[in-house]
Amino acid sequence: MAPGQVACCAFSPAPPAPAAASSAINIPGKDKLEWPEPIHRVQSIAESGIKCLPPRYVRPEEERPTGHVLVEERIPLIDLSGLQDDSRRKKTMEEICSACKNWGFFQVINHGMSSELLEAGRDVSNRFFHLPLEEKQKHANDPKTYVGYGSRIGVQKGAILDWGDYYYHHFLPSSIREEHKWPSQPLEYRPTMKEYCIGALQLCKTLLSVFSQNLGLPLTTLEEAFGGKENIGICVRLNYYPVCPQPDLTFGLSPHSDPGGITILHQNEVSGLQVRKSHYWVPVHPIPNALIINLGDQIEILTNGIYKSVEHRSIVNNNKERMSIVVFCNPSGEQKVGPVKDLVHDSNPIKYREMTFNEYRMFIRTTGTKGKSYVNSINSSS
Ligand SMILES: O=C(O)CCC(=O)C(=O)O
Ligand SMILES: [Fe+2]
Repeated sequence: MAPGQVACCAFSPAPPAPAAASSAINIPGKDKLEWPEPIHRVQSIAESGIKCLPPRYVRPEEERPTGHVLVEERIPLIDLSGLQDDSRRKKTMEEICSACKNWGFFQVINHGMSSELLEAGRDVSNRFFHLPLEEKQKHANDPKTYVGYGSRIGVQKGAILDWGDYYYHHFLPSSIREEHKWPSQPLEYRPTMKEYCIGALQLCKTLLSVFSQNLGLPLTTLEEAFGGKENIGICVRLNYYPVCPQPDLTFGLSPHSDPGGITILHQNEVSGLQVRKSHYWVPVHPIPNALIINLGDQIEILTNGIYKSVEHRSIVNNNKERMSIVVFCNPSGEQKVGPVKDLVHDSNPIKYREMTFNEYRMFIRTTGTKGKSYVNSINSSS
């Protein structure tokens, strides 16, 4: 067991998520966003051979990743082939229902994306991050869109930064795909990622219909609430977490819930993802060719809190780089998202105020990762 980790609950709980942010911060228009300081690539800092973490990455003692980790606990693992088999479908639906209600996070196998496709995704992502810095810099992103090669989320001057670089781009709707803004190298990147996104979209649609059915709604309800076939959003973030000289002082990605709808995450063979369960953190160890599904804030809002988005974080280590490929399935940017009417009734009165996903995502784009503070700030019952 790693230092600072424990197998039981005989210790003080993890600190609560930061308080609601929306009333305290000024969210400017997207066109006003600028990086407040020069961007440094974490990969370059790591490769310079430093022995101490630069102060910009050091978290205050009470926020550090050590402790509060339930090393024996696991998120549910669900075999999705059961959805295609009449004799197992009901049980599989129930497993998904229970995972959504109790965890908001689960791993799936037999999900329809082949092991070759997942490996090809890992391969192009790995090759992109190992290109020379000048090549990656050609795609440097800015906070107006976040599309491209990035090294921070949020534009607050003096913020403590995370120990990771990323690449972010859209796939759907095709009107904002801008394939010329995807990595141009390796050459296989674009065709591979297109195929990867098509597979992830299919899985998202299946999950949206399973969730609708489990909630007692017509099968297409959630897909339509996302804007329907033509407008559903799919975007990709490749995360790269270099080896870190002092991993106990920082995060690869600090605690947050995903602002969008459903997230499909695939990680390389290095552990690091942790999921908040009540006051503790549960590690999600890699299972070859499995995908990790998690519910984002838009699902919490649409279901009027019946399903909850879940805080998660990634930790780093001092001997192995870590990567993840994350596909976000989101409502259309322009469509207003609020609780589905059939889920609002006397015993579950309306909790969340409506806004478009484009408005909603400005919170994280401005202030960075802040636990579940955004969704809590628009929840009238919290
Ligand atoms: O890399 C990971 O394990 C977490 C990534 C993540 O949470 C994200 O990209 O939103
Ligand atoms: Fe996330």
